[in-house]
Amino acid sequence: MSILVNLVGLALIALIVWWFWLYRPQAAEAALGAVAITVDDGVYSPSRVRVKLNEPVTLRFLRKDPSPCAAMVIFDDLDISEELPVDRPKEISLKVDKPGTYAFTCQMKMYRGELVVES
Ligand SMILES: [Cu+2]
Repeated sequence: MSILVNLVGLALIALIVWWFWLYRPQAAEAALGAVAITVDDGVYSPSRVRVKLNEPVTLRFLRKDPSPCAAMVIFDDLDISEELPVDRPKEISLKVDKPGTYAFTCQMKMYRGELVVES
């Protein structure tokens, strides 16, 4: 009996270690000035994109989710609002001149992503 209790304890510890130390949200860095982002199942993948300050970058959104929820991508602080066609890539080119974290969302803010601009 005590062996079983120990095993359960160990499994819990492993889960906690994984959750707090090993699990990281998907992140991507802009390589060659372009990042592909898939829009499906309520998430942007990757949902966090790192780009360099003052460097032009292209975000290539591929919307797989046909629901109207995914129809737009909006960068509130950058005054960008674009419609995403289903199954056809939509490129959004931008260059940010202020470091910070910029949210991008669908129009209902159910899809959420972050653009991290670093110097
Ligand atoms: Cu939505």
